Amino acid sequence: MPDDEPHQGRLIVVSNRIPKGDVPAGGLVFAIHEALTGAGGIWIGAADPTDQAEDGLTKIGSGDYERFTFSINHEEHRGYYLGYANSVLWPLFHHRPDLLEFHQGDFDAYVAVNRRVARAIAEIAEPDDLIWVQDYHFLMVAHELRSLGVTNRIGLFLHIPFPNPNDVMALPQVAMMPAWMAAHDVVGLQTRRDVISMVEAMRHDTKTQVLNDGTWIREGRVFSILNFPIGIDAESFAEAARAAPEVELQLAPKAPLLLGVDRLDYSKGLVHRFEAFDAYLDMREQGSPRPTFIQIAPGSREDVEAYRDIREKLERTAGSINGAHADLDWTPIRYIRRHVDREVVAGLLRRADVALVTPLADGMNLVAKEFIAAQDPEDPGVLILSHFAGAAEQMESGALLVNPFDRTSFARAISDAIHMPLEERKERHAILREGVFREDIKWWTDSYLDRLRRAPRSFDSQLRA
Ligand code: ADQ
Repeated sequence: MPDDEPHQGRLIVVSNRIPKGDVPAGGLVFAIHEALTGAGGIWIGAADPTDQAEDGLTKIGSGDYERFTFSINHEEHRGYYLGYANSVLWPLFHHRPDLLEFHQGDFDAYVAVNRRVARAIAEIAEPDDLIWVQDYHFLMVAHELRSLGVTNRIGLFLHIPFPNPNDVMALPQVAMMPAWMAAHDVVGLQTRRDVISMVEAMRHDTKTQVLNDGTWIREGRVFSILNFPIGIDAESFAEAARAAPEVELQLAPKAPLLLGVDRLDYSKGLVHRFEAFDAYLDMREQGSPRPTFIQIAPGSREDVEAYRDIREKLERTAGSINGAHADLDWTPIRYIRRHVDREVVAGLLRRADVALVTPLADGMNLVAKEFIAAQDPEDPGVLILSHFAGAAEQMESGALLVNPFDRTSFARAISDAIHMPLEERKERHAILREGVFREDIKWWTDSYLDRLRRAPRSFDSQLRA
């Protein structure tokens, strides 16, 4: 097949998380499952950590496509996953260089795991297979594949934001980043803002030159940096929300229901959100219906110190706000840390009058889109969305955009949302709904893979030799 013909081979996807059994509905893993179900292919993800890691892959399932795991030992899990990925890359890419905890041993583990994954892919990949790498856990895999002589089309999709140039400079491996990125054919980012940040970072690299809009060349390799905002399976989420089990919330009549649904993470802006709600309670007219704010935020990555800190801070903040405002028959904030089933979450997203999606940094934020899909178009609620969520680029015309650092105007937005007339709510919701259903998860996978399939094949002349 000529080098510039659209690709026909299998799809090989690598992501850190891989379902060991049934694929849970929603989120990234569901998107990958959908893409592979249509196209067939191979999904590779991390096995549970063991005492001894071994090279190669273990088959864990087959059907429309095959699932394999690569092995990882306990020390690598600490270094690669909890360490370099989640204590260096995650804080840095979410504009929190102050939380960066760099240890050389963690980076060594990251390199070891990326190399093992690359060797495993190189063993199974046939020349026309398309390789799609997911997220910040595997920034070096493509580069390793190229040094193993693999010339397949390789794409990366980064689900988290790309940092601004100053923050990138805090990365001890900043000098390696351009080579890692240029090893792909397509680098996919969530937003235009992320593309601008990555382009800015690449400009500092003297070996990288711009070819044309979105296309770059580095040491003979041509690659693209483009944005592909991820979507949701809007149809099935709307259906799940309609069919959700009824939950008894014991709200006062006419009490507005505000809702937040997040993983407990410092990037999600939960403390700022609680404080803005507190400011709203202070400015609320006496006698107006008393709102209830339900925040669902189960813990994640609790082996990392910054995550334990945010949990304590949030609990203190919720306690002190409730202490100041609660009454015998009213608890303003209900902070739920235990896991809530997805169907129940879908039902709550349908019932909520206001959704608070106010991260300090977020690649996209799927909850913003799920809320819109879940709501009743005849009597919809209002989305309060942070400027810093990637979703703001697509949803700014229908949502109430806020700066989560500006407590007073955030509190005013809560008031505006609670009091918004039906006509305006319907208008805003209709705009958002159209976008969420049009640019859904299928649109995202198709547009990314279509671009990757058509990427011109170019390899470093040294690698060809
Ligand atoms: P996450 O940081 O996990 O994902 P997000 O996009 O908000 O963030 O959520 C992923 C999914 O998990 C959603 O389907 C949501 O409903 C579900 N979820 C979140 N909290 C939940 C809870 N408490 N209970 C039940 N379900 C919950 C990363 C990036 C995001 C990016 C996604 C996809 O950080 O910016 O949008 O990948 O690219």
